[in-house]
Amino acid sequence: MPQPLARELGNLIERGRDRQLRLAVTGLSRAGKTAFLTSLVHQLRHAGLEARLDLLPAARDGRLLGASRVSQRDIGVPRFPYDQALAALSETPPRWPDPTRGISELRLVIRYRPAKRGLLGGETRELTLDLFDYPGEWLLDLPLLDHDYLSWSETQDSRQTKGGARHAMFAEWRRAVATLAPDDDADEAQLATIAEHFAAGLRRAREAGFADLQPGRFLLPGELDGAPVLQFFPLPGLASDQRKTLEALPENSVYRTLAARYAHYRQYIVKPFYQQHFRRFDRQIVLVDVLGALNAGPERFDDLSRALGTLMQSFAYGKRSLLARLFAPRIDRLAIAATKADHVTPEQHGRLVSLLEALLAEPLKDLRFADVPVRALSLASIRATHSREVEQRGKRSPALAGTTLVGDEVLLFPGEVPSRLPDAGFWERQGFDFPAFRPLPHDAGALPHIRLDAALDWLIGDKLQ
Ligand SMILES: Nc1nc2c(ncn2[C@@H]2O[C@H](COP(=O)(O)OP(=O)(O)OP(=O)(O)O)[C@@H](O)[C@H]2O)c(=O)[nH]1
Ligand SMILES: [Mg+2]
Repeated sequence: MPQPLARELGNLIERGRDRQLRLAVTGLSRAGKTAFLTSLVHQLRHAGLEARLDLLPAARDGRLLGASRVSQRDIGVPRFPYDQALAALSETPPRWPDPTRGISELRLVIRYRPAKRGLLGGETRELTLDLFDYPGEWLLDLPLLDHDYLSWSETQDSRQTKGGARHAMFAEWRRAVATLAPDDDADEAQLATIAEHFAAGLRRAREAGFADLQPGRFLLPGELDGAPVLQFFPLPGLASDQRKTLEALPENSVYRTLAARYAHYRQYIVKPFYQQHFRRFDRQIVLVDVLGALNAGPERFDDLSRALGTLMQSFAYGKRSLLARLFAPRIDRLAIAATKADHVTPEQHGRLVSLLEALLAEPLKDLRFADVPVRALSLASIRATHSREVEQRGKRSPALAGTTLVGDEVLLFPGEVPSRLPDAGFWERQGFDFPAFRPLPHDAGALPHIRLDAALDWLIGDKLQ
């Protein structure tokens, strides 16, 4: 039997025996995916030793024997740079792992003793966990699979509300694109220039904290930098009732040229990425930097909510029958997590979770309908602060102590988190302010975290029984 086929068959058998899980770690750019994966591997490797995993029963009961990285499923994909990430976190002073520039995979074999001993006792079992990491920017392309060029152009129009900050960032592109008509002859150089204006607008919007930015490869082209497939952009003002007329235009017209490039991008870049990496998930954790969005203001907050809502439609959810589990796996359990919870004082964590649920209200309705169990939580994959109490005029109040990225030690109360979607007044009444912190040093033991063990319990705990 050819090697890849044998491997696939082996995987299939392991899935059938429930000894293998593929976990989707989903999150937009800077949401905390790499930090989560690094900490997950680290905690499982240190289970039973220094790692504090009290909320994961298998670890608490001393049944979790550790984890080891083994050869991954697809040997053509780079390995998740765990060692580099850990090296950065172990430097003096500690440093966050670098932003992700490409795809990487990771296969982890977790060894444990089952809760109920067999007749012979003492036997150990293994669970294989497949994970992969990617730049958050690329994730935003998944919804493109639901659109052709015309309908995508329409969605882009609706992103640009007049008077908003985002609108202003694309002013140059709008001026340039206004000189084009769909039936003009396409001029290569002109299209390249306008595409560059569009990419510049996307980059500015990302800098300013916007999340809903397509196409993702414009922000992080990888090996496609400068290729004509990245030289397209939406045409403003198109409407679906013009489809027939537009499609009848000559092949070298502006419309047909842009539509062809869009179709190529979708077919040869987005689709393979999706097919190779985004299918066959059994479990999912959606990581959201709620605090970051709260800090960035109302327009960015709405933008994040919309981006996540559309994104989650790209995944298959639902209960699995045995056959479906083998051939068409669906996500049958999911966690949504507000990351970087160590940016707020502990008594705010409950509100953070409520806010996360409000932000994801739409996708949560669909999940409820599909009868998929969801757990919402707040976590910090890698803690950067200690929680403290300060006394002011005889009153004790909570505070955080941490070291900023430039090395200042600070003690502060970052603010109250609203427990519902904030109204416009929120941003006027009270700012929400915190600096970025350095990760805490961890020389003595495992990486300090908040509730990473609770997330692990929800995602894989039932398989470690
Ligand atoms: N305080 C704190 N900051 C965190 C935590 N996790 C991530 N961060 C911060 O968020 C930044 C982004 O985290 P990453 O894990 O690199 O995010 P990502 O989702 O992998 O981002 P891309 O690779 O760009 O898609 C880090 O550099 C940290 O500054 C956490 O648990 N606590
Ligand atoms: Mg990353």
